[in-house]
Amino acid sequence: MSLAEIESLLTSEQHRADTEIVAMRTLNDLEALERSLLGKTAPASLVKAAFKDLDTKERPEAGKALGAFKHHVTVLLDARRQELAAAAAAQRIAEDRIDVTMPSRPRPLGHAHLIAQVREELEDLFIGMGYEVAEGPEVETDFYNFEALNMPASHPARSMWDTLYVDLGDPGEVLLRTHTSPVQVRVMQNRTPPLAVVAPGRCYRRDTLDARHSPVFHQLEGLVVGEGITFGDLAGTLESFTRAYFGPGITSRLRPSYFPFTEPSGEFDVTCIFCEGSGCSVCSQVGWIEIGGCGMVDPNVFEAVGYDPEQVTGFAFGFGLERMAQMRFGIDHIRAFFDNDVRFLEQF
Ligand code: FA5
Repeated sequence: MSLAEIESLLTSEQHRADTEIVAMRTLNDLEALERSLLGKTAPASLVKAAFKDLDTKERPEAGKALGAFKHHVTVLLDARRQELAAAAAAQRIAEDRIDVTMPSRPRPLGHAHLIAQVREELEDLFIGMGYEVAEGPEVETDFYNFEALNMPASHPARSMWDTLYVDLGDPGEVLLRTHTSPVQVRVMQNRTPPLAVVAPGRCYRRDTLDARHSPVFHQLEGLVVGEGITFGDLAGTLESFTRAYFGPGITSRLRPSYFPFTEPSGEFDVTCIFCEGSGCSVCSQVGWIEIGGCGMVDPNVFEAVGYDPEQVTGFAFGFGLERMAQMRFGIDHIRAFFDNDVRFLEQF
């Protein structure tokens, strides 16, 4: 084989490599093509055997041509091998992919409990009337729950509230508040008049469960103190509040009553919506449902918190939130608020 023949064979093999390598679709085919281009029996390898017949001056040139051919083909093979390997890997990943996007079971979103909704609505209503919102602890001392509210130890009016005591401090000193009225005392101790606050919160009593009573319930306390506040202001406030909260279908009335911390005191009733006033088991046949107590702050309470009863007067009220919700939404048993039956809760 002459040098010219060797060069022409290498050139035609290089053309073959240029067109066939890029056309290979699999690594196996590429390997077979590599063997046919560079393997022991490949034409380019066989030309090596012909080197010995060449002129000694021509041998280096033939060697260079063969080296250049091998380098060219190897570079092309490596590039194509990488492309095919990457494509094979991508295909494997695509095939191995697991679809985890299963349709999910929708979970119902919760919402505020009806009592929380009532509390927020009442807070908004009173904020609109110029009140601020105050808070106090549910575990109280005898001083705030009774004594500062004009009920010294052994005062008979203490029996109006069946109290749950906590085993802390001296016997009878710490208790679960029976009403939100202790917040009145805490607010007045920390503020100077004039003031207007509402204090919603949970209360506890050793009451037997019936349609309108539960041992745990919520109240909303109101307190307004300033110069020249009168019973007329209290009555006007209760009237506007009833209209705003219950709407025109419900009427209210004030009845004389007794609370040690207010003088005069009253009880505040609204029409029983279950019998519309004719009397039923929910309203104990009277046609009215008591919503809360109220009155003018007793001068002794002002003295207990360091206010001058000659200078300021004020009124206070305390409503049961469950009772208000029962009247507004026609819920005949207080138990519904605590049963946590979603069929009930979802209605509000
Ligand atoms: C009081 O608790 C007074 N602190 C209210 C008050 C405040 C009077 C400020 C004067 C000035 P009474 O015990 O009546 O009052 O309770 C008020 C309201 O709380 C009741 O009308 C009722 O709506 C609600 N309530 C009382 N006990 C329970 C109970 N066991 N379960 C559900 N609601 C109750």
